[in-house]
Amino acid sequence: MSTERTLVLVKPDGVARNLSGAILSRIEAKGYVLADLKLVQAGRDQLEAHYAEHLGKPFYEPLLEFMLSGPVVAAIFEGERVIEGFRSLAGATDPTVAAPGTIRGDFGRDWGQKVQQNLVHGSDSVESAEREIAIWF
Ligand code: DAT
Ligand code: MG
Repeated sequence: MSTERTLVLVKPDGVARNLSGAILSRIEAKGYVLADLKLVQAGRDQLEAHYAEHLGKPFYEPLLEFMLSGPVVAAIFEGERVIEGFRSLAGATDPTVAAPGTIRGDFGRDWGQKVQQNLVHGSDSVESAEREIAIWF
């Protein structure tokens, strides 16, 4: 058994499009347990910490601007292998090619900024999850 926690963010595009409930519902329907939840307008410092691994990449500044553009839903979900399981539910980073059946594949597409508006964030490792949860909760 490897019970884990992961940080899920419904990004500003998902909140603005009234998809927060549909997205959280899919995660719950898969059987993961909602452990904490809030709507938050992120601050720049918070986003710099969250996206530290991407500092210096060409998409870094546009990504921060996008994440500052409106509130996000932050959630902690728990369960066996939830980190891997949520990333599978979310689908590929680029929503245009994310598989149908995934959150990004079903709800997302390119709106002119390639892969930026892809609806959700999910932690990618146990270490990232614990680091990110401390940033948002
Ligand atoms: P993921 O969110 O699938 O873990 P990531 O950690 O590589 O992807 O990147 C974080 C976010 O940055 C991603 O959700 C969208 C944006 N991003 C990634 N690669 C990008 C690119 N090549 N162009 C524009 N935005 C990008
Ligand atoms: Mg990532």
